[in-house]
Amino acid sequence: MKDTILVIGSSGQIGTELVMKLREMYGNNHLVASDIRPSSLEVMQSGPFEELDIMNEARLHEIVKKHNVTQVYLLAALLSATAEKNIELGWNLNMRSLSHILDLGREKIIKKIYWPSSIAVFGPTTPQLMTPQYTIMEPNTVYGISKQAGERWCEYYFNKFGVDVRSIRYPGLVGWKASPGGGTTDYAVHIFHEALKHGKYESFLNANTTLPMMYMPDAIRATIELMEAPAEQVKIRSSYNVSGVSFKPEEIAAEIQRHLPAFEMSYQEDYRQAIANSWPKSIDDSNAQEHWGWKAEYDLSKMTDDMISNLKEKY
Ligand code: NAD
Ligand code: AKB
Repeated sequence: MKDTILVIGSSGQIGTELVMKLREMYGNNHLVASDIRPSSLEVMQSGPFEELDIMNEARLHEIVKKHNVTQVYLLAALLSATAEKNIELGWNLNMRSLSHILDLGREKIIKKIYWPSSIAVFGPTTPQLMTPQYTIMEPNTVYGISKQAGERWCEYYFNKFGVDVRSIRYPGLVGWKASPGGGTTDYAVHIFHEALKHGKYESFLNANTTLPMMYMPDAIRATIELMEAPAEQVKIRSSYNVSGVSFKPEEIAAEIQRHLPAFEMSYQEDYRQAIANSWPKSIDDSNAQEHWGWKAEYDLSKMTDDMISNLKEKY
């Protein structure tokens, strides 16, 4: 029998794109989208959607039963910047949502789980260049602490209860289809919209802040490649480092100026600068390469070309 997938957090930056890709692969009726708020028109109209607050475990069980769900992609979370503003909700949502889903795996109600981690698991004492898979991890944000704890729980449930849970430490994601949801890397999406609409952008990170990033088509492909890999190839059950492209605000501004020569960039650091300063600048993803064949396709200039041509059409 074909699997039925539940995506929780289908209205967000990743969910908006991942749902459509999974519907293409599994068939529209085998992908149930869900979120606390409505998703994009495309998502709402192409297959089933259920309103779900993931804190409500009874409602989660009802949806899983109703649709005979066998796989869950858990995307609902508070991201780094938003979680710093509401630490209680950040911790409760990020941890309780994961424990509700891991328990479905432990009870053998579902057979496969995807849960994303983040480069936010690293902290100021982590080596920042080509950050290894295994290294010092002392995150100093509530978001990073919740992702690190989540990784430990995933590995624990795999080792103790045989739960097939898989995870990627995404870098900052850049895409044109949906707005980002309150992260420190959001500037790298906003900059394109502001460049096309107003010809200028004020960055909340300083010009020199290098961060690991990834273009959304690469991120969606990494997610699906990991989830489709034979179980024995998935040797890391905490979360995999993956690398896309690293750049700083002044470099992305220069790329945009190739397309829009009059574009002006200015800088005004805010509280997100300290978060960015604690994160790696580049990531060593050799385990993901060796175990399940990961390789990113987009560099900064290919990503910028694609973002600008799609957004020009959108506006
Ligand atoms: P997002 O903020 O864009 O989307 C999250 C979605 O979760 C939103 O649509 C929101 O409505 C929904 N949600 C919030 N509370 C909920 C609740 N109680 N019940 C159900 N739904 C709820 O986030 P995203 O960028 O799509 O990220 C998805 C996952 O990937 C998160 O775990 C995030 O930490 C991780 N991640 C994202 C990035 C990135 O750059 N986007 C990088 C690293 C990791
Ligand atoms: C954020 O900035 O919070 C996210 C992430 C890297 O986890 N984009």
